[in-house]
Amino acid sequence: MDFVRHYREHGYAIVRRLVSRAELARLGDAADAVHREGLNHGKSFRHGNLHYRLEAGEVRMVQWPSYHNDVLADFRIDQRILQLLEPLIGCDLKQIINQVHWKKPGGRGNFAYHQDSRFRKPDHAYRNLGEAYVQTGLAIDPHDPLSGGMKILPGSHLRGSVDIDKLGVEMGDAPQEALLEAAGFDPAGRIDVELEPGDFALWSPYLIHGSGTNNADHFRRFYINGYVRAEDCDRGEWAFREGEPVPLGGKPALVHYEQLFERPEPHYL
Ligand SMILES: O=C(O)CCC(=O)C(=O)O
Repeated sequence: MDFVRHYREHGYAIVRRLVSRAELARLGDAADAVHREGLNHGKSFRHGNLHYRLEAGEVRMVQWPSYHNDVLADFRIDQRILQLLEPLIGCDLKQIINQVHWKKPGGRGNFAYHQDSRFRKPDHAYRNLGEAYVQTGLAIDPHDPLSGGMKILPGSHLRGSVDIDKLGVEMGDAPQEALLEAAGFDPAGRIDVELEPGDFALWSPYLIHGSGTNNADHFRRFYINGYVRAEDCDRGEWAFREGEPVPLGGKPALVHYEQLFERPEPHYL
């Protein structure tokens, strides 16, 4: 399969038009509903793993909206996603990321260059990052340099963990080419990810990427789901077991919110 070879060689792959226009409209409406909830909260809010993150009155991201939005929940266990993941990481899969990112036109939106591996803590709970984890993103809106789309450094995943994360960058900093150079990469190799609404990207936890502000005249919504071969992760919600989708339900699983069991109740931050 071409996309598998491409993913392994370059650290990312793009699948065009994974979802139809009608499905995308439903997903867009679902994302908008979650966005309105975030705005109504007015500040960052958490209920278990569900987390609305606001900055200066803007909803920047919502983590685990699928606990409470059925359309987003159905998509996280869509068979089309499994078909793409299976040749890469198999069909017993947990999920460690479920989030929607919004970039408002002219608003905040920077993600400094980073590797997602940086956030897979504690180390002992997240094993074999390079082979066992895949991050995915569905473009709900045009995703390109103008709208603050992802900038990636193809092939950077081959170096494994890179010290770029120790160069003093904050995640909210603009992506700076100088940092790529400082980490020993040629910044000329950096490319812009260009996605039409409905296109789907997959990338490695070691792929260096970032994104800047949205200068387009529309919101940039991006629905991100991250999966892992179950045996290589002690955390996360099941997504597919022997290829069968596993809906959310019952007791939430520990993912990144360390106080999940001590402070599961709704609260503002
Ligand atoms: O939403 C974006 O532009 C950046 C996403 C990203 O860097 C990430 O999820 O690691």
